[in-house]
Amino acid sequence: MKLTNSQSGYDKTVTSILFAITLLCSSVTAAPNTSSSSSNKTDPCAAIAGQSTATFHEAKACLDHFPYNETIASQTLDTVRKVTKELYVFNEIATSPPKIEGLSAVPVDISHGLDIIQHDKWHSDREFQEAVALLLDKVHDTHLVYSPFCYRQFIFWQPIQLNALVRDQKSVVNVAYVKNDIWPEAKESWVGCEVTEIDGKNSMDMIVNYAVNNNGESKDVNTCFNNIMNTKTYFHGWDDGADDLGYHRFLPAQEMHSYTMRCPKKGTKPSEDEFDEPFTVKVPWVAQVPINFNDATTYWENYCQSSHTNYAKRDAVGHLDVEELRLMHEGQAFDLSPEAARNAAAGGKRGPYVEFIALDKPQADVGVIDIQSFSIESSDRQEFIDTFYSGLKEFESKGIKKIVLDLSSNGGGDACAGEFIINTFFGSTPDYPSDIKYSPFLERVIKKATEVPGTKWGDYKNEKYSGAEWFTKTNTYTRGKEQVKFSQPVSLSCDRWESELTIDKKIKTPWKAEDLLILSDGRCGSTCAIVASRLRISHQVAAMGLGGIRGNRMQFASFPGGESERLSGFLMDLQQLDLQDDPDAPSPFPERADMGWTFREAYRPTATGKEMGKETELLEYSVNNADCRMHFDDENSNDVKKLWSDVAQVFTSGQCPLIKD
Ligand SMILES: *[C@@H]1O[C@H](CO)[C@@H](O)[C@H](O)[C@H]1NC(C)=O
Ligand SMILES: *[C@@H]1O[C@H](CO)[C@@H](O)[C@H](O)[C@H]1NC(C)=O
Ligand SMILES: CC(=O)N[C@H]1CO[C@H](CO)[C@@H](O)[C@@H]1O
Repeated sequence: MKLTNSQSGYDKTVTSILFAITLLCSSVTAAPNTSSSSSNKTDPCAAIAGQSTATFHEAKACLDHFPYNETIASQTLDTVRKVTKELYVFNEIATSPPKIEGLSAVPVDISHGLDIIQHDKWHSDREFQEAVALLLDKVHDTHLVYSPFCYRQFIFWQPIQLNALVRDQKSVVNVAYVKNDIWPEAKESWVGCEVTEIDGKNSMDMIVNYAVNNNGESKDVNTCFNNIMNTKTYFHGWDDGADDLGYHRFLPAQEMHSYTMRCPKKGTKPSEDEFDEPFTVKVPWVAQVPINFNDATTYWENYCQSSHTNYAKRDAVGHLDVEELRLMHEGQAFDLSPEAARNAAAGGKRGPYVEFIALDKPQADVGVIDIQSFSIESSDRQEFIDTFYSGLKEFESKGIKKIVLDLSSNGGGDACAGEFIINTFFGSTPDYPSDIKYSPFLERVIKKATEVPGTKWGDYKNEKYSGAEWFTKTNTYTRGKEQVKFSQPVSLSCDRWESELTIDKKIKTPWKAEDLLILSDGRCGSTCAIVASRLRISHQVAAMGLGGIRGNRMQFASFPGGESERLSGFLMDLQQLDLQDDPDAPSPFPERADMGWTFREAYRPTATGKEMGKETELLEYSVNNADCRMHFDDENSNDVKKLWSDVAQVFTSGQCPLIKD
């Protein structure tokens, strides 16, 4: 994640103004010196402990207080190196990705990047940790991530939140809402004003540039663009929330931004094109301070130190601390949890997995199935299935003719939930091939998993092979400039869903492919991406892209890598299989941190016969263009029902036909 650190865009006068404002802010916020330790003069964390907010510089001083430590760095890099080299399925292709029109896949040689980081001298532990995170971000595969939890505890806000609208035929950047709760100078009257410049540059250029260079969400720039913008009410479903334009979990690159705005004359609508004099405001980043620390020592103990910190030689410890791993795996390593932050932004409500909404007249024969997440807890599976059936029944009884499947901001989850939905509409669906990168270490894991139950490594199947042979009898394919060994094609079995749950396998619904429409802001990832691709490619359901940059063809799905794993979960599996001491096993990170990666690569459902194994057939490295497009406007950006009704109008009037590429 973003650590480019340049304020070079500012001229001298601006810099001195910034400096003055900063001084002002710090004297205001640092005033209550009643709190905590006697070392608050020299301890920048003590100086802000107990406050609800802090300035950019105060937060930076605390985060940069922890020195770079070569031992920690080399242990961290060793683990990242093992995971990427042995287990990350796109490691080789990332070095030399195929050139595909519509995708921006920049070559990233991860191993070389790690070497450079290892040999650099870093000013603080944070700078080092962020460099590792940024390197993996550059691959533009959301599944590949390094998260140093130590440096993700503050939440940084820009008190101005922006969205992009089409207004009067033009693309504009607009103030969606202000956060005057954290910065009282933010004015409600700015809402609805057009932002023409940010930091002295054309605002749209600045944002597109940021989306291209600073967002690892997707290989599609439209999706990155949507990811960094914030509409207030269309903030449903999943959001990693960590790297928006105005909302970060990492230290921003600069302490403030300047916005030049023009606001509609009083009593006029923005589209009437009558504006007051434009003006420029400087808006600081405001840090929300986590609550469980008093000073630098307790900050380190509570957020950074892991029980694996002294994990120098694994045989000295023998076993991993599963509690520590679970804490990270379940996302409990934050006091300002992503959930809490997201819910606050979404008005405090936590969405359900799926909702059925029948639209009002004149689109009363259109229904929306808003699928917000496939991450369904095992205890909720039957309820999810029953909700789906009863929703469809209700649609049928209301005479719903057309269905919009809204998959926007859906970060994926259980592949079998996706399978269930496809099967409900289409009876069955062609399987999609996938394979797993071979390494001698993973061979030991998979062989052991055929004997010891309790991990997913025993769940993969290829009907022609028995035991672990699907993995040990490898295929060699070209990836980038290298020859890489992969397992035989595998499918993940949904037997468990089918045996444990009540599923109506004979269900017949009245809707055909042409009665369905996928709606996606591109942020339909992982399982969601695979479901959407199969609906589009195997069943010819048309897809509508939402938002993004105008005039640029848009993907309806992103990071369809296949299947991902996280180190915390993988280490628990190794413990279960008693393989934690394998010489090739990655060690836990010395600081509290987790990483994720893709280990199974999925191919397009059409990749059969000779096409199987070709890198151009990989879903992750192919385009999934939407058939038509919709943009937010002044009426629908804050009103999701209006948006759906606009979508329905385009759909029912036949303006979103399937395009044969
Ligand atoms: C701390 O508090 C004392 C008295 O309560 C005050 O005189 C002093 O100026 C304060 N220091 C700062 C840095 O605000
Ligand atoms: C670096 O971290 C290791 C492991 O936590 C610790 O033992 C060592 O003392 C640290 N080195 C320095 C110079 O602080
Ligand atoms: C510089 C500063 O703020 N010093 C304060 C540190 O905290 C003690 C109380 O814990 C105060 O007495 C100091 O004034």
